[in-house]
Amino acid sequence: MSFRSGFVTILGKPNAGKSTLLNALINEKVSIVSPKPQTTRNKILGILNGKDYQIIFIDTPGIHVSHNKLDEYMSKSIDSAKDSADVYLLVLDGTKKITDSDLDFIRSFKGRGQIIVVVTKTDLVKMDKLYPELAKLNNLDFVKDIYPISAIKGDNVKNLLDTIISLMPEGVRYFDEDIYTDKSTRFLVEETIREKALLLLQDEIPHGIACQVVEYKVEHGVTKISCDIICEKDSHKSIIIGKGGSMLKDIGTRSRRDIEKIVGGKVGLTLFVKVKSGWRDNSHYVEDFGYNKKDI
Ligand SMILES: Nc1nc2c(ncn2[C@@H]2O[C@H](COP(=O)(O)OP(=O)(O)OP(=O)(O)O)[C@@H](O)[C@H]2O)c(=O)[nH]1
Ligand SMILES: [Mg+2]
Repeated sequence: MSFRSGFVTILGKPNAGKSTLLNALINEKVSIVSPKPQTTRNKILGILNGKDYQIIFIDTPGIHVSHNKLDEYMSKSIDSAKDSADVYLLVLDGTKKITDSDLDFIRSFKGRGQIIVVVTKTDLVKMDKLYPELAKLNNLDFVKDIYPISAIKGDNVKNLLDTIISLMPEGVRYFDEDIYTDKSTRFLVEETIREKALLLLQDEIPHGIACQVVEYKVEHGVTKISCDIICEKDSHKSIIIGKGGSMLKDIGTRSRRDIEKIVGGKVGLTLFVKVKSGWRDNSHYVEDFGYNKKDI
């Protein structure tokens, strides 16, 4: 058989389960996941390499209203990912009712390529609650397929993947076979630390955080990384540091464990907390912290 390859864009509301789905599809952790909405901020490529296919999945930030320069960057990422994919995976949260706005969102993709609607988190819902919701998708005749799945349990993910592979056009290998993301180790490190901050901190604080690696070197077999955690207020800084440094220690320990898997060896991680007041509304800071519209 000839070689198949193509682009698959994953889109949906914040917290729908897009990044968890991407990681499950490629069986690698490339995109961070958290129980809080607006976790993903960049377009992130996850590449699945088969003997006779290569699929490039594109994870996107959840679609939401812009309030600041960072949101604008996120919206631009979503817009650019909407162009010219071979397949669109439109992700709905199976624990929520399917609304008219969800249906309008799906309809807005009519004529754009192959559309698959993925209703995820089915492990959290009873079948008698799920079926009436799935029935609301029945009349969307331009939709190629509807997959109820659990990305965490793996239910139906293989079937979804087989369908995606079958929809790939003939094409070339765009990336080397051993590459599974377009993102640098540095980016993955920054995101890992942000993921732990999202997990451990409450309210608005983690949404106002950016992480920036300031030093990365290997010494005597140990990867030494220093990273700034940037936040918006002095009061946030004290919460991130915690009593006697306990919160920062917890973020650091959990991050280090994951980063060791990414770099494949021992890691020494030092975290610093810095305040840049209102950085999310300042285009220079937003760009400095890795959200550059030129990259989109
Ligand atoms: N039980 C269960 N939880 C899931 C599943 N998929 C995602 N989740 C959870 O849902 C939450 C959101 O998942 P994400 O993958 O970060 O969602 P997202 O759509 O990427 O969110 P944004 O990046 O904020 O747009 C996390 O707490 C996940 O653990 C699933 O199949 N089953
Ligand atoms: Mg995400």
